[in-house]
Amino acid sequence: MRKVALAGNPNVGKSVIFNALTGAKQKVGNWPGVTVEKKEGVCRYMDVEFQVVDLPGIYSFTASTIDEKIARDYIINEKPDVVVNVVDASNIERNLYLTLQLLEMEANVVICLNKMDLAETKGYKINVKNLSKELKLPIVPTIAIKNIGIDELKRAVYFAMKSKSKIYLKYNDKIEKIIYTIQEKIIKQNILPDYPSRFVAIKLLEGDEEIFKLTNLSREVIERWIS
Ligand SMILES: Nc1nc2c(ncn2[C@@H]2O[C@H](COP(=O)(O)OP(=O)(O)OP(=O)(O)O)[C@@H](O)[C@H]2O)c(=O)[nH]1
Ligand SMILES: [Mg+2]
Repeated sequence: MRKVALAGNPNVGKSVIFNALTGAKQKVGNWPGVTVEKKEGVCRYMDVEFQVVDLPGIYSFTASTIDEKIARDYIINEKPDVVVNVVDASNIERNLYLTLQLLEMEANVVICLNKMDLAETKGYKINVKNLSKELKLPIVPTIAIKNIGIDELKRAVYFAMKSKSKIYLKYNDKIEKIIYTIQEKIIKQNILPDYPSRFVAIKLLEGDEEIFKLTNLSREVIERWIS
């Protein structure tokens, strides 16, 4: 069965959306080896059924917490067909950091812009069309607690499954050159072959301790590579 993961910051409405998508067809357990709750369900749209997983709420994929590690491992290892990135419309800027990382992990992202009612209360006027054009991603505005936008979200997931585009967000030329240099080394030395090499390169450049551990590399080595 096709897989869809719900990812986003804590408290953005993932579980409400998960319930709206899966209804009564749910299975609750634990992630392997830890006591963090894992919720799985089945969602149906047109002729397809897909398995939906509610990932723990996180701010980053650094894997410095158990929740971040669970979410990251799931996306890297299970490679869901679509990742629905639930974004809090009343707090867009902070939320989009996770979106950027999802794209770097080469996830097939659909943005669910939830809590549109709160955004409106705050006086935000979000131009969804333009945002979607800028990010090159499908965006579905929702008010999950009122079940508004859920059918549209299912539809967007359905179409994303069929198209599966890969989008790269480009940094400036200088940084792109450095990313490329690190990427070349990673590929040549067959480092973390299961991970997208661009994602690993960017995390190494960021100085991500968890990636240093996983790759047996260090800040010094990276500095040598790029100097
Ligand atoms: N106003 C408003 N509140 C919402 C909406 N969607 C969800 N909420 C509320 O937001 C809170 C968090 O919702 P959850 O679904 O638990 O959020 P979550 O992303 O699963 O949170 P974690 O599992 O902790 O990461 C709850 O109090 C919901 O009732 C919405 O569209 N509008
Ligand atoms: Mg939740």
